[in-house]
Amino acid sequence: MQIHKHQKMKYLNIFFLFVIFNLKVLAQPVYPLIPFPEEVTIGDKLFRISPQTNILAEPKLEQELKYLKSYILENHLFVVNTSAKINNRIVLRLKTDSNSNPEAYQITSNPREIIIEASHPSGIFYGIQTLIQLFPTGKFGSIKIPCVQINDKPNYTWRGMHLDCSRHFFPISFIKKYIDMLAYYKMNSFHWHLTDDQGWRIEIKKYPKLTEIGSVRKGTMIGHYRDQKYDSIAYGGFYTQKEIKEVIEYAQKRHVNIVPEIEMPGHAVAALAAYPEYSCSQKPCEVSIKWGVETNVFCPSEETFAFLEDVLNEIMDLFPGKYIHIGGDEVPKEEWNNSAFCQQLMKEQKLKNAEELQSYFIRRVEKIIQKKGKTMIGWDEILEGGLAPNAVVMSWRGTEGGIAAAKMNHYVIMTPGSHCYFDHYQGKPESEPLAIGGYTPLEKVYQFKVCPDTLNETESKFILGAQGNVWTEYIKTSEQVEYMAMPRMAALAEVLWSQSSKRDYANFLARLKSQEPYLKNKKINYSKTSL
Ligand code: TNX
Repeated sequence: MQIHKHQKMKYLNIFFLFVIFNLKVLAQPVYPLIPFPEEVTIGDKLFRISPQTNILAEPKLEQELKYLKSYILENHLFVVNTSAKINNRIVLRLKTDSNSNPEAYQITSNPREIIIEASHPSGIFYGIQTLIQLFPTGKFGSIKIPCVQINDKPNYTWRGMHLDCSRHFFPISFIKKYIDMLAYYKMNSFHWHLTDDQGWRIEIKKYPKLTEIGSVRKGTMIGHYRDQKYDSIAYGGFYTQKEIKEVIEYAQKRHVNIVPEIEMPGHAVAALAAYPEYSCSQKPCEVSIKWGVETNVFCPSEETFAFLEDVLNEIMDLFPGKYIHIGGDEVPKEEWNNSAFCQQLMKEQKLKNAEELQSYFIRRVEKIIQKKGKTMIGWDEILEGGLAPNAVVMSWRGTEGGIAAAKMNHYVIMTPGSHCYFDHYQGKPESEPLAIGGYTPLEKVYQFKVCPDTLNETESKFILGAQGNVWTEYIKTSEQVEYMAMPRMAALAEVLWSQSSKRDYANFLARLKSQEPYLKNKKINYSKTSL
């Protein structure tokens, strides 16, 4: 059959159209948006941000306005709002929609105007974070970003990261950098692990020995625990209350709430080295130099509760947030079982065993916290022997503790070792720096199911969200914290923010790769193991 000439042309045209269409699809840049917004349209047109751009906001959004202006100045080296032109502006606007999620936001834009709207300053802040993720890295003088239409909101309200500053101590400058990393990924909770057997890291005015004695250990384990080797170099450090206030203010500006953790009744050897009178044996002891679980714990005496009340009151006066973490994990019962005082107390209080004594301890502490109108959080061991009436449970030994607590109508934060322990290996141990053990690669974190299927709809409402934990026995430097936390925290951030139906690992990886220039520019020592 012979094809007519004009028919041939037609086929050719269709072929070219097909090629052009595909080239366009292929050429579409991957935007480094993590967590990925719920609804997003990226247009062809561009908006140029330059010194002449006006950024406008009502007085209630003064802090967010300042944040955006100084972000542009610090990262792109120019000052905005230098002219009164009205055809190039960014508007931050609060809507009066009291029903909407306070962290939700919308962005609408065209080449003349970008509008970020939300019902609450935190939503505006997240809109700004999305905008910032669209900024090109390392461009100065003026920048161009695509005109986007975005409608976005988080899936979970608790999106957290933890950092252990007891096993190793990290300077305030790094804590701020860590908070910046959280904010960039729209995480809103920083769990600051401030005390443990190996060091007490926060100034308490009424008990100066906590830091004078409790913040310094005589040595540290070398290599892995199984090697049982130590150095004898004094190791210490603590945060003054003045420094803590500075960090709190810094975090508030980034809509990050800080949850301080003061460990009790176990993981308290540093405190007991300073004040041995609060242990059952009352024998002098030293700040631990080895990792693991110690048998020396707080004694449930009235003197101990008076001491803990004083300490917690200083903590609660300092930290404005609603939640106080009291630890509660890994409490060996030997000391209590061998103590005549504890046996007598158990009789008086009609406590059947040491687990119930632990529960008695935690309930007493919860009363101290409730007096100040705050809410107590504890690791899942606080379920043993009966849960304190209003306690929030952090489920770390799997999700079972969280499931049990949710079924009892208690709020839960999921942090199972299987998916949320960023001190575990993220690649083959042979090619990774020494870590505690475990294997939690990036993809596994990305596949984390925050809310277990076994919970029904009502019970599921008690799952507030999840948190990544960075325990630092094997993490000596800030760079190493970054390596272990990133990019796993980016994966967890997306798990917590984006709808599960929209998640796609390959797509996440592509967006993560397009974020590398930003991470390098910010000198974040992220791991490339999974990239
Ligand atoms: C268990 S998680 C602990 C920590 C350790 C961690 C190491 C938890 C509540 N307790 O004291 O640092 O394992 O992965």
